[in-house]
Amino acid sequence: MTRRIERSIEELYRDDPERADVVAFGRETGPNRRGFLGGAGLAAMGAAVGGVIPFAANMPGGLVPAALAQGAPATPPPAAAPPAKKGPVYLNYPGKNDKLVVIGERPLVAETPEHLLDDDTTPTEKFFVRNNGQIPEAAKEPDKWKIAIDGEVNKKLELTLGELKSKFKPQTRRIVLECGGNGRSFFSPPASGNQWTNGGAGCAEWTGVRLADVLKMAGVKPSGIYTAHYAADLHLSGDASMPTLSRGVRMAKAMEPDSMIVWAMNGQPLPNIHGGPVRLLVPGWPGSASQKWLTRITIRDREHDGVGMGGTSYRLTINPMVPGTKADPKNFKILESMPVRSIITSPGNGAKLPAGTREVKLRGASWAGDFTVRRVDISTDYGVTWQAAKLESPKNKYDWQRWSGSAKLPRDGYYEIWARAMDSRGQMQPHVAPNWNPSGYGGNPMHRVAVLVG
Ligand SMILES: Nc1nc2c(c(=O)[nH]1)N[C@H]1C(S)=C(S)[C@@H](COP(=O)(O)O)O[C@H]1N2
Ligand SMILES: [Mo]
Repeated sequence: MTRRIERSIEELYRDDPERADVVAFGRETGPNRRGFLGGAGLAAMGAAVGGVIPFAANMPGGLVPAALAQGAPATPPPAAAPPAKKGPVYLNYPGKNDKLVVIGERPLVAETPEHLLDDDTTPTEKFFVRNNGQIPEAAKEPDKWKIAIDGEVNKKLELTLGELKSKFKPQTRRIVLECGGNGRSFFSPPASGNQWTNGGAGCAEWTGVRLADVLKMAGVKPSGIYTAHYAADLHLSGDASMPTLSRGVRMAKAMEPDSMIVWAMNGQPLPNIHGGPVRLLVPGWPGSASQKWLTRITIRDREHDGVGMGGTSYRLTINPMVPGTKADPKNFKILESMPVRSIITSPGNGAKLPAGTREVKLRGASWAGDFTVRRVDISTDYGVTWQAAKLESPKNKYDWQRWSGSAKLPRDGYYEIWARAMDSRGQMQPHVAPNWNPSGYGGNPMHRVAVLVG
């Protein structure tokens, strides 16, 4: 638990702190720049975060304290502090937890604050919601819902949900579903789209059949290389002639044993808001591939070109681009595996601990798209020292990995707990959202929470 791994921020700041500010925190130097904290700056910062800062000497200049950057400030900020952001709008929807945060009303999009992802399996009421169009009415007779399989197949199929349940072998897996834009709010300059923090993700138990088994029954022709997914939800305008979200995946991904057509979530019939009665679940890849209210899968002889497949949607840059500049459409490739991410699920950001508390237990979750998580590290001193957290194994492929640890708090004051994960390939979460792109994919900076002791 006390293995020292590296001195990252310190190294970064040693040579050229001005430049490091921009590189590490994406903020230009200017009149508001703090530089290293001392004297009046330190007092003002302490007032803003509500306590003395025991590791202030390590606090990087330009760092927006976690207490102010995301979620509720530890204390009401004094007049001198940055203006308080508008408070979050909470979700009010049948069957959903009233602490989910609405990040879009039309279409309805809501995320799960990190501290609500503290369960090993995310309860359905806490699971994030992402819609692109209108939410259809709940099916009256779920087992009569029809799914067609057509295109480059030997035998077109039309299956009811009832047949799907009886003709194929069901399986249950605990799998992370994560929106492709998760972490988008961390980009600077801001990227366009829903401003997710880390809460566009959850990990539920899904029951369904292998997509591969269904495709094998239809018999995919050698020419069939890509899927195209279609659904029953209408465009936001309500105009039935307007195309709606329709993404697809390479055949190899569709044929993986964990790519499923699912009808149950956490042991209950799939709720309408999550695509019930039946949806796709394509693990590890952007959530948009997991079509809700699934009605048809067309097998294509080329890459799919439905809504969400073109432009800069669900795409990353091939060569880095200058943040904020115009995108060259040729410089983009489809986002497949989601990047490595860890979140601290306890304590919550802004937690207040009684004076004299000298240790805090930490819990979290981590996942890495198609990969596993090799290691999670935590720091309480702005990244000068790191210690390895205790990391659980996944229950099955594509499950998240829970982690735990504890942090020593040498005296009362303001702390930040930082967590970073490394995937099985050796890729680690960066300090800031990397590889800026106009639609903001791949934003996976380390998670930070503020803790105030006393
Ligand atoms: N038919 C349909 N399927 C859809 C969407 C949609 O708008 N319509 N949104 C997609 C996106 S972008 C995500 S992230 C997931 C979200 O699933 P959830 O709402 O169950 O969390 O559903 C995907 N499937
Ligand atoms: Mo998404």
